[in-house]
Amino acid sequence: MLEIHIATIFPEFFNSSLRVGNIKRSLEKNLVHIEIHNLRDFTSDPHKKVDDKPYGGGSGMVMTPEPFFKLCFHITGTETPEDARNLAEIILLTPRGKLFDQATAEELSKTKKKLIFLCGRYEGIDERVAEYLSTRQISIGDYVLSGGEPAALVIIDAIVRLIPGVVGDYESVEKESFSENLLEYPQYTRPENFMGYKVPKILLSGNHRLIDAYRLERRIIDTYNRRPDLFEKFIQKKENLDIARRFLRNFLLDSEKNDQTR
Ligand code: 6GU
Repeated sequence: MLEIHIATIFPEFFNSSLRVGNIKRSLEKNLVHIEIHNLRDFTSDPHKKVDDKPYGGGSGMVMTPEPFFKLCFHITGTETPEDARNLAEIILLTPRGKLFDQATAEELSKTKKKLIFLCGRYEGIDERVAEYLSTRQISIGDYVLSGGEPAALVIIDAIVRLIPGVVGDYESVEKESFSENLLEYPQYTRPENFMGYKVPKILLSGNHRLIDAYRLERRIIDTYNRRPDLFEKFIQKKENLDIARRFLRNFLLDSEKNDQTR
């Protein structure tokens, strides 16, 4: 069973979000165990203060190291950061971290260690937590969140759905988006005609060779338009470059034609 611990000053943040969907199912099936810890319970400060003014000056407050260290010792039953790091993957959530991706989700879903997510507020955590306690630092994207809590939730969701037995159709999980550096194709369902907006005709044809080709074309063109970074990786493979050339030639010719008629 995967053991997940969350260190936060806002335990209530996780109340509803862990009680629905895949995370709820993973808990019910005992595939995952999740514990929320209040950092304020792990301070020796008489007023339960968990932050203080930054050395060197500047605006905002910085979270003190003590609650993070004490909590990790408590969870792992250890007394030194080295021992704690050996028993747990200690993940510090920070916009200064390495960008989270599907490969990291897969790696974390397979770990034998406990996972500890350290959530700090945006202004910052004393750097000694990053340097001497955490085993890795993760960011979920180039934007600013008020704290690490939403990021922890994002990462936990991505991990939990990869555990065999959580999602009903494991095969569908295995061959999803990003494993091939292409966006997924779009889906349609009934009705065929909704307020005059129609489902692409090919999908109703019953011709699976045509349908597969249509879907691959949508994946390639949408990735080219929306995610040049992924597209660049996709065409690193020679056979993919050939496929992309074929679909994009038609697409680019079409958009040229449209430009001329506009
Ligand atoms: Cl992990 N934390 C915060 N505070 N902001 C973020 C983030 C994390 N990832 C992206 N923005």
